[in-house]
Amino acid sequence: MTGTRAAGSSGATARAFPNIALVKYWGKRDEELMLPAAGSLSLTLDAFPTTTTVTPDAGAPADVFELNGEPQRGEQLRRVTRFLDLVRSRSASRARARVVSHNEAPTGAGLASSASGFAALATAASAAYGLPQDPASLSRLARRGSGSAARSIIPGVAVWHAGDGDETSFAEPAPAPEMRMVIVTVDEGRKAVSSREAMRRTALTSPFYGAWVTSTAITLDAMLEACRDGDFTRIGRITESHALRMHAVIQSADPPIRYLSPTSVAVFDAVAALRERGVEAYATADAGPNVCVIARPADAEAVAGALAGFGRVRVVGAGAGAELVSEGARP
Ligand code: 2P0
Repeated sequence: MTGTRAAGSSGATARAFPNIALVKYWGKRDEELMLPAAGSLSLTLDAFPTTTTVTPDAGAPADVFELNGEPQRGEQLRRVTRFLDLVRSRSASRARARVVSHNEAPTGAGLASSASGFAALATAASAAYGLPQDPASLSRLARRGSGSAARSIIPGVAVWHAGDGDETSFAEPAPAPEMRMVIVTVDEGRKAVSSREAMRRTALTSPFYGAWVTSTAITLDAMLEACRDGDFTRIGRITESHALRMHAVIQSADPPIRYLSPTSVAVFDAVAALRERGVEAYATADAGPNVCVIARPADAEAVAGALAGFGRVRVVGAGAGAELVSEGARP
Protein backbone atom coordinates (compact mmCIF):
# COMPACT_ATOMS: atom_id res chain seq x y z
CA MET A 1 0.00 0.00 0.00
CA THR A 2 1.33 3.43 -0.87
CA GLY A 3 1.36 6.78 0.93
CA THR A 4 -1.59 8.09 2.88
CA ARG A 5 -4.37 6.04 1.40
CA ALA A 6 -7.46 6.59 3.51
CA ALA A 7 -8.28 3.67 5.76
CA GLY A 8 -11.22 1.70 4.44
CA SER A 9 -11.23 3.18 0.90
CA SER A 10 -11.53 -0.21 -0.72
CA GLY A 11 -13.00 1.10 -3.94
CA ALA A 12 -15.95 0.00 -6.01
CA THR A 13 -16.42 -2.69 -8.63
CA ALA A 14 -18.88 -2.52 -11.51
CA ARG A 15 -19.75 -4.75 -14.44
CA ALA A 16 -21.12 -3.71 -17.82
CA PHE A 17 -21.81 -5.43 -21.13
CA PRO A 18 -21.13 -4.29 -24.67
CA ASN A 19 -23.95 -3.19 -26.95
CA ILE A 20 -24.50 -3.50 -30.68
CA ALA A 21 -26.28 -0.63 -32.39
CA LEU A 22 -29.26 -1.28 -34.65
CA VAL A 23 -29.33 2.43 -35.51
CA LYS A 24 -25.68 3.48 -35.59
CA TYR A 25 -23.83 6.35 -33.98
CA TRP A 26 -21.26 7.65 -36.43
CA GLY A 27 -20.15 11.23 -35.95
CA LYS A 28 -20.03 13.86 -33.22
CA ARG A 29 -21.32 17.37 -33.17
CA ASP A 30 -19.19 18.24 -30.12
CA GLU A 31 -15.98 16.30 -29.48
CA GLU A 32 -15.33 17.87 -26.08
CA LEU A 33 -18.77 17.04 -24.66
CA MET A 34 -19.06 13.90 -26.84
CA LEU A 35 -22.43 14.88 -28.22
CA PRO A 36 -23.45 12.71 -31.17
CA ALA A 37 -24.51 14.14 -34.51
CA ALA A 38 -27.69 12.01 -34.28
CA GLY A 39 -29.38 9.66 -31.84
CA SER A 40 -28.89 5.88 -31.97
CA LEU A 41 -30.42 2.65 -30.66
CA SER A 42 -28.77 -0.55 -29.50
CA LEU A 43 -29.13 -3.92 -27.84
CA THR A 44 -27.04 -4.43 -24.70
CA LEU A 45 -25.72 -8.00 -24.83
CA ASP A 46 -25.59 -10.68 -22.15
CA ALA A 47 -22.02 -11.70 -23.08
CA PHE A 48 -18.46 -10.32 -23.07
CA PRO A 49 -18.70 -8.20 -19.88
CA THR A 50 -16.10 -5.80 -18.57
CA THR A 51 -15.58 -5.80 -14.80
CA THR A 52 -13.74 -2.81 -13.38
CA THR A 53 -12.58 -1.89 -9.88
CA VAL A 54 -11.75 1.73 -9.07
CA THR A 55 -9.77 2.23 -5.87
CA PRO A 56 -8.95 5.84 -5.00
CA ASP A 57 -5.55 6.27 -3.35
CA ALA A 58 -4.94 9.71 -1.85
CA GLY A 59 -1.18 9.11 -1.72
CA ALA A 60 -0.68 7.91 -5.28
CA PRO A 61 1.12 10.30 -7.64
CA ALA A 62 -0.80 9.19 -10.74
CA ASP A 63 -3.66 6.99 -11.90
CA VAL A 64 -2.80 3.39 -12.70
CA PHE A 65 -4.80 1.38 -15.25
CA GLU A 66 -4.46 -2.37 -15.61
CA LEU A 67 -6.41 -4.19 -18.34
CA ASN A 68 -6.56 -8.00 -18.38
CA GLY A 69 -3.51 -8.13 -16.12
CA GLU A 70 -1.39 -5.77 -18.25
CA PRO A 71 -0.43 -2.29 -16.98
CA GLN A 72 -1.57 0.22 -19.63
CA ARG A 73 0.42 3.24 -20.80
CA GLY A 74 0.14 5.84 -23.55
CA GLU A 75 -3.25 6.68 -25.03
CA GLN A 76 -5.14 3.94 -23.14
CA LEU A 77 -3.96 5.33 -19.78
CA ARG A 78 -4.47 8.95 -20.88
CA ARG A 79 -8.11 8.23 -21.78
CA VAL A 80 -8.74 6.76 -18.33
CA THR A 81 -6.96 9.64 -16.58
CA ARG A 82 -8.88 12.25 -18.60
CA PHE A 83 -12.09 10.49 -17.64
CA LEU A 84 -11.13 10.31 -13.94
CA ASP A 85 -10.14 14.01 -14.06
CA LEU A 86 -13.73 14.74 -15.08
CA VAL A 87 -15.01 12.55 -12.21
CA ARG A 88 -12.67 14.28 -9.74
CA SER A 89 -13.75 17.73 -10.95
CA ARG A 90 -17.27 16.81 -9.75
CA SER A 91 -16.14 15.15 -6.53
CA ALA A 92 -14.83 16.33 -3.17
CA SER A 93 -11.85 14.00 -3.68
CA ARG A 94 -8.77 14.72 -5.76
CA ALA A 95 -7.31 11.26 -5.08
CA ARG A 96 -5.67 9.39 -7.94
CA ALA A 97 -6.98 5.89 -8.51
CA ARG A 98 -5.98 2.37 -9.32
CA VAL A 99 -8.25 1.01 -12.06
CA VAL A 100 -8.21 -2.74 -12.61
CA SER A 101 -10.29 -3.98 -15.50
CA HIS A 102 -11.09 -7.36 -17.04
CA ASN A 103 -12.66 -7.46 -20.45
CA GLU A 104 -13.96 -10.74 -21.87
CA ALA A 105 -14.31 -9.46 -25.46
CA PRO A 106 -11.46 -9.38 -27.95
CA THR A 107 -10.35 -5.74 -27.54
CA GLY A 108 -10.41 -3.59 -30.67
CA ALA A 109 -12.18 -6.14 -32.87
CA GLY A 110 -15.40 -4.17 -33.25
CA LEU A 111 -17.23 -5.81 -30.36
CA ALA A 112 -17.54 -2.47 -28.60
CA SER A 113 -15.12 -3.06 -25.73
CA SER A 114 -14.90 0.71 -25.17
CA ALA A 115 -18.68 0.73 -24.55
CA SER A 116 -18.59 -1.89 -21.79
CA GLY A 117 -15.27 -0.47 -20.57
CA PHE A 118 -16.42 3.12 -20.00
CA ALA A 119 -19.87 2.05 -18.76
CA ALA A 120 -18.19 -0.09 -16.08
CA LEU A 121 -15.63 2.64 -15.31
CA ALA A 122 -18.32 5.35 -15.03
CA THR A 123 -20.37 3.17 -12.68
CA ALA A 124 -17.45 2.12 -10.45
CA ALA A 125 -15.91 5.61 -10.39
CA SER A 126 -19.25 7.27 -9.56
CA ALA A 127 -19.59 4.98 -6.55
CA ALA A 128 -15.95 5.35 -5.50
CA TYR A 129 -15.99 9.18 -5.77
CA GLY A 130 -19.51 9.83 -4.51
CA LEU A 131 -21.13 11.01 -7.75
CA PRO A 132 -24.85 10.50 -8.62
CA GLN A 133 -25.65 6.93 -9.59
CA ASP A 134 -29.01 7.19 -11.31
CA PRO A 135 -28.99 5.72 -14.85
CA ALA A 136 -29.31 9.08 -16.67
CA SER A 137 -26.36 10.57 -14.76
CA LEU A 138 -24.28 7.43 -15.32
CA SER A 139 -25.18 7.40 -19.02
CA ARG A 140 -24.21 11.07 -19.44
CA LEU A 141 -20.92 10.43 -17.65
CA ALA A 142 -20.12 7.22 -19.56
CA ARG A 143 -20.75 9.14 -22.81
CA ARG A 144 -17.76 11.36 -22.02
CA GLY A 145 -15.46 8.33 -22.07
CA SER A 146 -16.85 6.77 -25.24
CA GLY A 147 -20.08 7.71 -26.95
CA SER A 148 -21.45 4.19 -27.27
CA ALA A 149 -20.80 3.60 -23.52
CA ALA A 150 -23.81 5.83 -22.81
CA ARG A 151 -25.99 2.96 -24.11
CA SER A 152 -24.26 0.17 -22.12
CA ILE A 153 -25.54 1.68 -18.86
CA ILE A 154 -29.03 0.57 -19.95
CA PRO A 155 -30.32 -3.04 -20.09
CA GLY A 156 -31.74 -4.49 -23.30
CA VAL A 157 -32.73 -2.06 -26.03
CA ALA A 158 -31.49 1.48 -25.37
CA VAL A 159 -32.11 4.72 -27.24
CA TRP A 160 -29.38 7.35 -26.89
CA HIS A 161 -30.89 10.76 -27.47
CA ALA A 162 -28.82 13.24 -29.45
CA GLY A 163 -30.16 15.83 -26.98
CA ASP A 164 -29.56 19.54 -27.18
CA GLY A 165 -26.61 19.58 -24.80
CA ASP A 166 -24.82 17.64 -22.07
CA GLU A 167 -27.89 17.43 -19.82
CA THR A 168 -30.18 15.86 -22.41
CA SER A 169 -27.83 13.50 -24.27
CA PHE A 170 -28.18 10.18 -22.46
CA ALA A 171 -29.58 6.72 -23.11
CA GLU A 172 -32.72 5.19 -21.68
CA PRO A 173 -34.66 1.95 -22.20
CA ALA A 174 -36.83 1.60 -25.31
CA PRO A 175 -39.66 -0.97 -25.30
CA ALA A 176 -38.89 -3.66 -27.90
CA PRO A 177 -39.67 -7.30 -28.67
CA GLU A 178 -37.34 -10.05 -27.50
CA MET A 179 -34.50 -10.71 -29.93
CA ARG A 180 -31.32 -12.74 -30.19
CA MET A 181 -28.09 -11.72 -31.77
CA VAL A 182 -25.85 -14.20 -33.55
CA ILE A 183 -22.29 -12.88 -33.42
CA VAL A 184 -20.10 -14.13 -36.23
CA THR A 185 -16.47 -13.43 -35.32
CA VAL A 186 -14.75 -13.30 -38.65
CA ASP A 187 -11.48 -11.81 -37.35
CA GLU A 188 -10.29 -11.13 -33.79
CA GLY A 189 -7.49 -8.74 -34.78
CA ARG A 190 -7.35 -5.09 -33.77
CA LYS A 191 -8.92 -2.76 -36.32
CA ALA A 192 -6.65 -0.66 -38.54
CA VAL A 193 -8.39 2.70 -37.94
CA SER A 194 -10.05 3.42 -34.59
CA SER A 195 -13.74 4.36 -34.70
CA ARG A 196 -12.93 7.73 -33.18
CA GLU A 197 -10.45 8.61 -35.93
CA ALA A 198 -12.64 7.11 -38.66
CA MET A 199 -15.69 9.05 -37.46
CA ARG A 200 -13.72 12.27 -37.51
CA ARG A 201 -12.42 11.57 -41.02
CA THR A 202 -15.90 10.70 -42.26
CA ALA A 203 -17.36 13.93 -40.88
CA LEU A 204 -14.55 16.04 -42.33
CA THR A 205 -14.25 14.49 -45.78
CA SER A 206 -17.32 12.52 -46.89
CA PRO A 207 -19.56 14.42 -49.32
CA PHE A 208 -22.42 12.24 -48.01
CA TYR A 209 -21.97 13.02 -44.31
CA GLY A 210 -24.73 15.63 -44.10
CA ALA A 211 -27.23 13.23 -45.65
CA TRP A 212 -26.06 10.48 -43.29
CA VAL A 213 -26.79 12.64 -40.23
CA THR A 214 -30.19 13.91 -41.35
CA SER A 215 -31.34 10.48 -42.55
CA THR A 216 -30.21 8.81 -39.30
CA ALA A 217 -32.54 11.03 -37.27
CA ILE A 218 -35.42 9.89 -39.51
CA THR A 219 -34.29 6.26 -39.31
CA LEU A 220 -34.23 6.42 -35.51
CA ASP A 221 -37.83 7.62 -35.39
CA ALA A 222 -38.88 4.77 -37.69
CA MET A 223 -36.94 2.27 -35.55
CA LEU A 224 -38.51 3.50 -32.31
CA GLU A 225 -41.95 3.06 -33.88
CA ALA A 226 -41.08 -0.45 -35.11
CA CYS A 227 -39.80 -1.35 -31.62
CA ARG A 228 -42.96 0.00 -29.95
CA ASP A 229 -45.06 -2.02 -32.40
CA GLY A 230 -43.02 -5.17 -31.73
CA ASP A 231 -42.53 -5.42 -35.51
CA PHE A 232 -39.44 -7.64 -35.86
CA THR A 233 -39.47 -7.56 -39.66
CA ARG A 234 -39.36 -3.79 -39.74
CA ILE A 235 -36.71 -3.67 -37.00
CA GLY A 236 -34.59 -6.07 -39.05
CA ARG A 237 -34.95 -4.24 -42.34
CA ILE A 238 -34.06 -0.92 -40.75
CA THR A 239 -31.09 -2.51 -38.94
CA GLU A 240 -29.52 -4.00 -42.05
CA SER A 241 -30.12 -1.02 -44.27
CA HIS A 242 -28.76 1.42 -41.69
CA ALA A 243 -25.60 -0.67 -41.17
CA LEU A 244 -24.93 -0.68 -44.91
CA ARG A 245 -25.51 3.07 -45.08
CA MET A 246 -22.96 3.54 -42.30
CA HIS A 247 -20.37 1.43 -44.12
CA ALA A 248 -21.13 3.35 -47.31
CA VAL A 249 -20.50 6.73 -45.69
CA ILE A 250 -17.31 5.37 -44.04
CA GLN A 251 -16.05 4.12 -47.40
CA SER A 252 -16.76 7.53 -48.91
CA ALA A 253 -14.22 9.22 -46.58
CA ASP A 254 -10.91 10.46 -47.97
CA PRO A 255 -8.69 8.50 -47.66
CA PRO A 256 -11.36 5.77 -47.69
CA ILE A 257 -11.83 3.33 -44.83
CA ARG A 258 -13.27 -0.12 -45.36
CA TYR A 259 -14.08 -2.26 -42.33
CA LEU A 260 -15.97 -5.09 -44.02
CA SER A 261 -13.84 -7.94 -45.36
CA PRO A 262 -14.86 -10.31 -48.17
CA THR A 263 -15.95 -12.77 -45.46
CA SER A 264 -18.14 -10.10 -43.81
CA VAL A 265 -19.84 -9.47 -47.15
CA ALA A 266 -20.31 -13.22 -47.61
CA VAL A 267 -22.11 -13.33 -44.24
CA PHE A 268 -24.48 -10.56 -45.39
CA ASP A 269 -25.15 -12.66 -48.52
CA ALA A 270 -25.75 -15.79 -46.45
CA VAL A 271 -28.22 -13.89 -44.26
CA ALA A 272 -30.08 -12.71 -47.38
CA ALA A 273 -30.16 -16.35 -48.55
CA LEU A 274 -31.65 -17.40 -45.20
CA ARG A 275 -34.44 -14.86 -45.70
CA GLU A 276 -35.09 -16.32 -49.17
CA ARG A 277 -35.64 -19.63 -47.40
CA GLY A 278 -38.10 -18.03 -44.99
CA VAL A 279 -35.81 -17.64 -41.95
CA GLU A 280 -35.96 -14.02 -40.89
CA ALA A 281 -32.50 -12.74 -40.01
CA TYR A 282 -30.86 -9.35 -40.57
CA ALA A 283 -27.19 -8.43 -40.46
CA THR A 284 -25.28 -5.50 -39.04
CA ALA A 285 -21.59 -4.74 -38.52
CA ASP A 286 -19.65 -2.13 -36.57
CA ALA A 287 -16.21 -0.66 -37.13
CA GLY A 288 -14.65 -4.01 -37.92
CA PRO A 289 -15.23 -7.14 -40.00
CA ASN A 290 -17.36 -9.09 -37.50
CA VAL A 291 -21.04 -9.45 -38.30
CA CYS A 292 -23.95 -9.53 -35.87
CA VAL A 293 -27.23 -11.01 -37.02
CA ILE A 294 -30.54 -10.39 -35.29
CA ALA A 295 -33.18 -13.10 -35.24
CA ARG A 296 -36.29 -14.05 -33.35
CA PRO A 297 -35.48 -16.25 -30.33
CA ALA A 298 -37.01 -19.34 -32.00
CA ASP A 299 -34.81 -18.93 -35.11
CA ALA A 300 -31.50 -18.05 -33.46
CA GLU A 301 -29.98 -21.54 -33.30
CA ALA A 302 -30.87 -22.26 -36.92
CA VAL A 303 -29.28 -18.96 -37.98
CA ALA A 304 -26.16 -19.76 -35.94
CA GLY A 305 -25.94 -23.19 -37.57
CA ALA A 306 -26.23 -21.71 -41.04
CA LEU A 307 -23.45 -19.19 -40.38
CA ALA A 308 -21.02 -21.46 -38.52
CA GLY A 309 -18.75 -21.87 -41.55
CA PHE A 310 -17.80 -18.17 -41.59
CA GLY A 311 -16.11 -17.94 -38.20
CA ARG A 312 -16.76 -18.45 -34.52
CA VAL A 313 -20.48 -18.12 -33.88
CA ARG A 314 -22.18 -17.27 -30.61
CA VAL A 315 -25.85 -16.65 -29.83
CA VAL A 316 -26.44 -13.88 -27.29
CA GLY A 317 -29.50 -12.19 -25.86
CA ALA A 318 -30.43 -8.98 -24.11
CA GLY A 319 -28.15 -8.20 -21.20
CA ALA A 320 -28.28 -6.25 -17.96
CA GLY A 321 -27.36 -2.62 -17.63
CA ALA A 322 -24.20 -1.55 -15.85
CA GLU A 323 -24.27 -2.68 -12.22
CA LEU A 324 -22.28 -2.12 -9.12
CA VAL A 325 -20.93 -5.49 -8.00
CA SER A 326 -19.37 -4.31 -4.75
CA GLU A 327 -18.79 -1.03 -3.04
CA GLY A 328 -16.24 -0.03 -0.43
CA ALA A 329 -16.04 3.13 1.64
CA ARG A 330 -15.58 6.41 -0.18
CA PRO A 331 -12.19 8.12 -0.18
C1 2P0 B 1 -22.23 2.38 -32.67
N1 2P0 B 1 -19.82 2.49 -33.22
O1 2P0 B 1 -23.30 3.00 -32.75
C2 2P0 B 1 -21.14 2.72 -33.68
C3 2P0 B 1 -21.28 1.89 -34.91
C4 2P0 B 1 -19.07 1.68 -34.11
C5 2P0 B 1 -19.89 1.53 -35.31
O2 2P0 B 1 -20.09 3.72 -31.41
O3 2P0 B 1 -15.26 8.16 -30.25
O4 2P0 B 1 -16.07 3.74 -29.49
O5 2P0 B 1 -15.43 6.76 -28.18
O6 2P0 B 1 -17.42 7.98 -29.04
O7 2P0 B 1 -18.29 4.85 -29.06
C6 2P0 B 1 -17.92 3.04 -31.79
O8 2P0 B 1 -17.56 4.29 -31.40
O9 2P0 B 1 -16.49 6.07 -30.31
C7 2P0 B 1 -19.35 3.11 -32.13
P1 2P0 B 1 -16.15 7.31 -29.41
P2 2P0 B 1 -17.12 4.69 -29.93
O10 2P0 B 1 -22.05 1.47 -31.84
